[in-house]
Amino acid sequence: MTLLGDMEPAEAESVYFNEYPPPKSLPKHEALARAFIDLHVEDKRRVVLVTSGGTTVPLEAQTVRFIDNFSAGTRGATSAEYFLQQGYAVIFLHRQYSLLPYSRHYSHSTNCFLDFMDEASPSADSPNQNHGPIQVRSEYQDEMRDVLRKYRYAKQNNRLLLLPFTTVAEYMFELRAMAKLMRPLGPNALFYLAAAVSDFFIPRSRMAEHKIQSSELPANLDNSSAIGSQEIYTGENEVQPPKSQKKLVVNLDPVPKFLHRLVDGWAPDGSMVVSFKLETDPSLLVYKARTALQRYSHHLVIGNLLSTRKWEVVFITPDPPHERWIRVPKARRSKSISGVEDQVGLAEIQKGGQQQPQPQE
Ligand code: 9Z3
Repeated sequence: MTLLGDMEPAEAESVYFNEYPPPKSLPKHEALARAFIDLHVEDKRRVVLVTSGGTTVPLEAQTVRFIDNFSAGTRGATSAEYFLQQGYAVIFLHRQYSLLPYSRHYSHSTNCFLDFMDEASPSADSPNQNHGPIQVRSEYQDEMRDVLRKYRYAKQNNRLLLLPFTTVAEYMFELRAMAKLMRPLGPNALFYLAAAVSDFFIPRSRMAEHKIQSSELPANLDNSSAIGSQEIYTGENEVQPPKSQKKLVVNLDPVPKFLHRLVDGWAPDGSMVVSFKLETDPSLLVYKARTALQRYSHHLVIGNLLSTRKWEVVFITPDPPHERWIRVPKARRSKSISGVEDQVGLAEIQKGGQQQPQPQE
């Protein structure tokens, strides 16, 4: 059997997308995105599709278990804020429950919103003398006001569209649909692909339907999902190990690289495509980022290492200087721990066109 990764991109596209049913929420997301894009086409505003967070690879069709990755969506959510500040409208295609622009400052375990709140003392004229109003602690007032104003501005002016996905297949469907819908934007469209996209997956045809069992079931029960009889376990032409060996060996295929199709087919002519390359081995990063740029002929690859991604990235471009490192100075690292994007300024990736007005409250 030919692997998707070995096929021509257009063929891989048709095989891959025929194998999966489109996500249930896709028609709704398309309708929302169409209205959002129409509005900004009319206003001649630039629109960026920011992808953010990790993608899951389900092990079962009725999914109990899945493979995931580390990404919390910090890069995507932070970058989206900076795009908004630069006057872009943002379609934020993100992993469900990952960090979101603005609320990221007060969410998840490190920034629990409750730590920013206090109960004020009840005043003499409070209706209930035992309960004071809940308010933001004085030391956070200025920062929170600033975030709140920007958030309100984006919401009230229809600048931010939040679209969630979970699995890698959902991500692919959404990416393709959004890129095609963005065609009327032409050069006003930008793709900023920060989501951590799984490189491996289990094709639908080889996926167990039900929860994979860890022990053998009685013979009178259907034990098609017991370990040892899993398609997931055996793979093609592989010898099944004895059933007593209670291992789960997962056989994954490479996810087809659809960046090719995005650049050459789905995305509007004249649009800009920025992808990210994540590595853990410093000796591979620049090579892999360069290879990606050459292979897909897009505009910019931003390389980063897992361990240093919060404060340094490398820009790999087709034009000189070809390789440029951007680092947050040491003194600012703890402050900007949530976003090297402060440094990876949008000025770097904007090309041509007029600067859009900044949102003012
Ligand atoms: C990145 O490299 C992002 O910068 C991070 C951000 C995932 C490291 P966090 O969410 O992390 O802030 O914690 N994204 C990786 C993009 C990716 O998976 N690229 C694929 C590839 O290079 C497809 S374009 O093959």
